[in-house]
Order: sequence, then structure tokens, then C-alpha cells
Amino acid sequence: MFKSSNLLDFTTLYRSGNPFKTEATVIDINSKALRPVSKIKHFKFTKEKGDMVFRYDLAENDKVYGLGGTLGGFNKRGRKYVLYATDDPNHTPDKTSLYTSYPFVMIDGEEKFAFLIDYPSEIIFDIGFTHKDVMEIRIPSNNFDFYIFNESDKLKVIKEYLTLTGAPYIPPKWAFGYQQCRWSYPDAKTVSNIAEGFRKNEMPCDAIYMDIDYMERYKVFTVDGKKFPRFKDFVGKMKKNGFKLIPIIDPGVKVEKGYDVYEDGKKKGCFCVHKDGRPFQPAVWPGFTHFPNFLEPEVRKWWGGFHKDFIDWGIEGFWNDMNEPSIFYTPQSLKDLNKTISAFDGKDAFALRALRRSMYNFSNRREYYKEFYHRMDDGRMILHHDIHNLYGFNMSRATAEAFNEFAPGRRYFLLTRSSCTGLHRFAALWTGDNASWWEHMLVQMRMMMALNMAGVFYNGADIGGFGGEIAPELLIRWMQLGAFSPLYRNHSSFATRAQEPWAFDKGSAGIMRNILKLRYAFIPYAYSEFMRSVKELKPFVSHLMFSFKGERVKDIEDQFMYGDSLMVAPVHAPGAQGRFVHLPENEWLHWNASEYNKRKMKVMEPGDYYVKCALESIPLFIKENSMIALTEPVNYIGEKETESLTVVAFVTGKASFTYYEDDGATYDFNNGDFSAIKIDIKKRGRRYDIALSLKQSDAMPLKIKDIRFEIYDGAGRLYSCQRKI
Ligand code: MIG
Repeated sequence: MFKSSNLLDFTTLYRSGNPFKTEATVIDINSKALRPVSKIKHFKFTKEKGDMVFRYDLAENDKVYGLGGTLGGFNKRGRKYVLYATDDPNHTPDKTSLYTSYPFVMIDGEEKFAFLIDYPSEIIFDIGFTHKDVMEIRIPSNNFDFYIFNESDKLKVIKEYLTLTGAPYIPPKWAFGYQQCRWSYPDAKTVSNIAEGFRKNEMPCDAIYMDIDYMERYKVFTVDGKKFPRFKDFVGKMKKNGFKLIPIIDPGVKVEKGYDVYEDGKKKGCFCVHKDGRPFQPAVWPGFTHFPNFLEPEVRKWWGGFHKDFIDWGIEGFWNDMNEPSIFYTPQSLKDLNKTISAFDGKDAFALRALRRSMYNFSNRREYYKEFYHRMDDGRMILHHDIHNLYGFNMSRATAEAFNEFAPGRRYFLLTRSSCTGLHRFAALWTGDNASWWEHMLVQMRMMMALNMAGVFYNGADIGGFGGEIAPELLIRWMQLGAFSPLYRNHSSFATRAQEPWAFDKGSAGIMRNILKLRYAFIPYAYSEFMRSVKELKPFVSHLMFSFKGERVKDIEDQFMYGDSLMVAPVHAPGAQGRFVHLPENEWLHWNASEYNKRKMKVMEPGDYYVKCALESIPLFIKENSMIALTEPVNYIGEKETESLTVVAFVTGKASFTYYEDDGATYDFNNGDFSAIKIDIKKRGRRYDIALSLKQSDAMPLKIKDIRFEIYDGAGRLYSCQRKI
């Protein structure tokens, strides 16, 4: 991974009590002791009924950004957030907890600073909810680290945050392709048919997922031989055709005599326990299970070991689900529920209401998390609740460590649902069970930007929505947004309508084929910019306020920068034939993109506009004095070498861009094994000077043989030329 430097001098660490070592951070810095009498900059700090409380008075125009994968606006004001990892499959606007915990916040207003709380359990953020102008942060513990970044430059703050918490994870290059998922494609036959569907419909795709039904009765690390006979051969066959298979891995280990993972884990003491040492027995998909104690390094190694066969069979990626951890019920709560049900006599409506409530609140109860412990090898018994938010982090870490052990030097693909600060060093995430609602396109944009602030550059939502029935119009619009999301994965739940891009009428399929090709045409740009973002520790998908000044841009939550040159403004309203856009500061080259090789460009002055945009296209804007690089789409990444580029530039003065390529599969770029072309374009009268500087290594010579240039000037005039490399 790219190396990080030391911390700058604007960061102060206040330490309260004796915090748990979460490993959210990778650098130790000196700390100041924080006591209830301490004065700390920006905050009124008090101790109330055992809670440590930080208050900050918000000025009228203060914005509050951050908190990763939470609901609410990108500006977090006016709402309450409870950072406690929760599996909630119903993302309605009132929900305060979802799967992730990112207590990293930026204040942007009269004062400008940011802070990070390193604490692994519940933190409550009341950001102008109880009192419009007060942000109150409540930590129900005395033991935590509180970092304050006293710096007004937002990009400097992010860089500092990522120096402190580590550089972002880099997936293999094929992860920039399209991925198809469904709960479930339950057997080899179905998976093959889906793969064939892509080729037959001439739709590019790089990966197909295997949801829980591939297992024998949901037993983790098993493959049902009836559904997937000769699995290893199947993995190989799929790969030869350009499809990676990505199995799901859930943490709950089924309690079943003779099942090796269960027997071995029990023998070695790998599972979470009750206070008296009995293994805790929560119910999830397999029925009653035990939860591995991922907090313990030895258990992570043990768990990692079960991935070896899969990796040897050619599996290059996994997705980790249910790792909040989600708990459907426990033996005790099941008994209690049965009692409640049999006591119900149907006499009054309130009793019915109470019954409904007890059923509705049956899963993921807070009390479950206070019932079990992590027994550590050094003898400590750690109450799960006290480190709750670390569970998904450590589960995915176990998987990452397995890849590093069994496929050393190779990049792996790994998605997690639950996560917290620091996760971004070794995995990517998807944002869980959204729904086929137009509103959730907006939610996705906000989350992508907020998660990028927390270092999770590679993330995305279920394209088309997980729950609910989708109409083709929504899927088309969402596929357009997805084409400019790092993770581009279509996923949907069982008992919903089919959601593959060809599942509707012919016209819709044709539009989606073009969108998919557009995604693949953009890969040279996306990959180059992603790798640069990681190197520079700068968000890849970013909110406009990172690039443009002034108050106006701060309100914009449905346009975003994708790399440094491109602004994306997806249409996300039903029936819309266009949308309002704000074009900040400079001129923009507008492209309503539907087909990658049909470009009708228009120069637009800064300002606010209603931009027309028919169903088949998405409004894209190339920033003044910048460029993008496209290529011919392929069926899957790596099918053919990328040998020619088309650079589309909008230059009124001068612009530069670095095209980047490496093997897409290893970390050898760290040793200089990558190639790059730095492209400089300078306007000279009516013509342009183009300078190319090549960086090549012996191991990774440049594959590009020629570049076509399409350069637009301020009047929208096109200048074209071609260069051989
Ligand atoms: O309780 O594995 O978010 O993506 O398809 C539901 C089945 C379990 C939730 C995940 C979803 C996945 C589903 N899982």
C-alpha cells in the first residue's frame, strides 16, 4: 500500500480514561488527559449521569458533515444519529442507526475544524434535533479517544485523517466493472444462465454473487454439492468466461453435531460466551449458531483458515454480511415470545399492539448484545456491547488477513456491511438493504460522499434497490448513477421482481446496454483517478464543497465529483425529463451521455440551470481545463488490452491529467511497476500544444499505442488529432 507520512501539527488527541485499543488508527501520538473539568477547544464538556457530553453551539450557517453510512442529509443538521451497528432492512427517513459507525465529523462555518471519536460502542449525536442550534454528543463511557483537527482546509483534514487511520483499500481492477447479484442465484445452472444472459445481451459484466443458498443449510464454508457439483471446476469455467464468483460469508456458525467448523471452533474455544462460559447461542439464518470471537487474533486466524480452499479454487472475493452482528432471536427471547403469544386473548386493541411490538422488536435487541462476552487468550472477558461496533471490522479483517496469507501479494475483493473507523484499510462496503424507491438514489449519493470522507473510497449501494418491486424507469436511472459509483452492483431480494438489466422490455434493455458500455468506456479515467485519490489521500467521490468555494455549493447533495475532472448529476425523480443543476465557478462542458461514442457537447457558463435529459441519458459535466480518458468497452475487464484512448478535454488555458495502468491484480505498483502517461494540453491561439510524458517500468511497459484527442475550447469548437505512443 502507499506509505503514509507523519501527522501534522494541527491534530490534538484528548484521552479520557483508559480507552479500548480499537486499532482504528495506525499512528500513536501523544495525548492530553481529558477530565470532566478539562477545557477543550470548541466544546463545552461535562459529565452527566455517567455520560460524557460535548456541546457545540451551531451558528446559523454552520454545516456539519460526516458520520459515514447514516441516513439524513449530507449536512447532518436537524437530526439524531445513534452510532451502534444495526441490521435494519427498512431504511425509512426516521431511522437513527444503520450498519456502520463513523464518528468523524467536520464543522464548516464560523469555525472550521473536524473531530474523530475513537470509541467502539454507542455514541449519540444530536445535531440540532433537540435544540436547533446545539450539537450534543453523548458517550455513555469514560473511556475513549477524542481527536480534534484544527484546520480549515478540508482536504488537509481528510489527508490527516487518512494518515492517522491508514490509506484506503485498493480492490483488483476488475472491481471497476459491473457486478450482478440476487438473493439468490441458488445453483450453478442459474448462475450459468445469468452469465449467458450477459453475453447474449451484449452487456458487460465482471462478477456474479452467490447469496446464502449456495451453502448446505446455511452452514458457513460449505458448498452444497447438489446445487454446485464440482465447484472448483465451475469457478474455473466461469473465470475463463470472464466472471468472478463472489460467495457470501455470514458470521453465525450453525450449532450442529459433526459439522467441522462448529466442532473445531467449540474445541478451540473460538466462540463468544455467556458470563459463565457457555457459548452464546443466537439464531440467524442457519437456526441456532455461535458467533466467532473475531476480537481475538488467534480466532481471526482460525476463521481465515476456512477461506483457504475457496481461494485455492480460484475465488478472489467475498462479501461479509450479517456482521453487526445481526441476531434474529435467542433461546430465551423465543421462549418469552411464545409465552406472550399464548397469553394473548385478543380482547383489546392495546394488547394486539403490544403483541405486534414484541414481534417487531424481536430481532437485534440491545439486551442481546449485553448477554455475551469475548473471552480473550490473555484471560480478559470483554462484554460484547462495550466493543459492539468492532465486530464487522474484525470479521472482515480476518478475511483480509486470510487473503494476504493464502494469496500473498495479490489484491482481493472484499465487501462488508458492518464497519467502523479503520475498516477502509482492508475492505470495501455496500450500504445494505435499501429499497426500490427513488428516494434511495439520493440516499446513495449522500452516503457515497460521506463514506469517501471516512476513507471508504470504494463503496456503493444496491443498484435498483434491494427490497421492493422496481419499475424499468427507476432501474434505468439508477443504473446511470451506478455507472459513476465505485461499486457498481445490482442486487435485489427474493420475492421481488427480477432486476437484471434485460429483465424488462427490449427498449429498456437497449438503454441499459448502452449505460453498461458507458461504464466500461470510462474505466481508464475511473481507474487512473481512483489510484491517484488513494495516493494523494483525497476522496474519489467527493462533495462539491471539496473543490469549490462559497455557500451555494454546500447545499448540493445530488451532484458529485467523480475524480477531479468530472461532475455527475444523475436524474433521480420519476417521470423527469431533466433536472436542475448548479455549475460552480468555472465553465463546464456538458454531455448528456447515453452512448459512449456519441458525444454532443455544449459549453455552459457557471450558474443554475434546468438541463433537459431524456430517459436514456445522464447529465455529465467536464470541468474547465481538465480532461477524461475513455476507451472501447469490453465484455469484462482484462478481456483485451487497452491499447487506444480517447481523451476528451475542455481547455481554455491549460490542463493536465495522468493516465495510469498497472497489472490490476497485485501491489507491485508499490515497487514502481506501473506505467503512466502525463498529458499536458495548452491552448495556443486557436491550436493546442500537447505534451506527453511517459513513465514505464520494465515489468509493466505501457499498453497504450495511440491516443485520439477531442479538445473543446471555450466557444465549444472541436479540435481533434491523434498521437502514436
Ligand atoms: O437477513 O443473505 O443485506 O444483501 O441478500 C437478510 C441474504 C440477509 C442481507 C443482506 C442482503 C442479502 C441477504 N442478507
